[in-house]
Amino acid sequence: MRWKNRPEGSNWGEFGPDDQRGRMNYVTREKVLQGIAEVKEGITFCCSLPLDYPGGQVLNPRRAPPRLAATSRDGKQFFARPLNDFNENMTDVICDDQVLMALQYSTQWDSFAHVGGRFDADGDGKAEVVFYNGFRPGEHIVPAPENPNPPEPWARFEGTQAKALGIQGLAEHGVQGRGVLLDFHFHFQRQRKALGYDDVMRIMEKDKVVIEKGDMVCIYTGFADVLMEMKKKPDPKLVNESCTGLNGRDEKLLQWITDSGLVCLIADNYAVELIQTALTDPLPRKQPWLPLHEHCLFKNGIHLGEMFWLTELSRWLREHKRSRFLLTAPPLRLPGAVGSPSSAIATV
Ligand code: UVW
Repeated sequence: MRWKNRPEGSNWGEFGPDDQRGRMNYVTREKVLQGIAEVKEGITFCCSLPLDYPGGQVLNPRRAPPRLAATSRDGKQFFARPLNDFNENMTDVICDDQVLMALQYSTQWDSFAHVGGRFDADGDGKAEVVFYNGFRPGEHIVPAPENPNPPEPWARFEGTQAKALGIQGLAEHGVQGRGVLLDFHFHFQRQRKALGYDDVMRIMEKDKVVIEKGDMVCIYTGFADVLMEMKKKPDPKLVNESCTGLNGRDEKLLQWITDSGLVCLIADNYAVELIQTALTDPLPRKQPWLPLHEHCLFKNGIHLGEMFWLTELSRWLREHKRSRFLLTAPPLRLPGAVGSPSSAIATV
């Protein structure tokens, strides 16, 4: 066992001492079939933003937009490169490319390696850094050795490895099952508001939405529409003043997330929860900056999906008085990565 004590309100150990899949364990064959049973029209919706959105670094100064470049050989780019360069009898012309991107820049999944906590898991009376199910930094989630003379600034910390809890686990499980949409935007439009348990219950009741164990819950807030309208030049004021998110400080909401059996929370907003505290704001007591992230990623093995594109899907579902669909949302199977883009698809 990697831990003696588990955090209050956590499910560590529920799926076994070495579990790295968390609530995705509830996505069984039956749940996949339930998702497939929601396909009645054969209409698909792309649930990803263009991955060069939101644009700039206003949303998160750590995360730079993707940079595309050609691969090269013999000092020449392999982009529209005729192979008669190599062999006069070859008629092919080849393009191939590479990308430098922050894996959580745009539409993305958070793995459980994204947020850990300081907690006395080994019972020695001192808090140490741990992640979901007691996995540790250094041994399982390995920071990069610093290169003081990197060939390029981004490479200063090249070589990180989430050996455990990385996004590869979600990819290997496969993200396909029944999606259920909560349409916050219909009820609150672009009001900036952190929604708690009572709000969510009211919306579910009004819209007749039922969430069952093993469902993947998607939340449409309208935030991604705001991003798209700004055409890759996000206005910091609008970004900070638009749309709803979950209130991670509402204990009743967190308890409902636990009790509902939902397997993941996906939103079209920046962080699923509304970030209510700036990183440098003084806090009255020790507490997480991102309480919903703590509850989901650290304590209960619930993946978060952020900045998904749910606009057309939610419009269609409302028009057709439906809230359920088949969701297929694989992350990249990139070993050791913490987050990943997803070109997710919803099928109705
Ligand atoms: C942050 O660091 C704010 O994380 P996320 O992108 O998961 O919201």
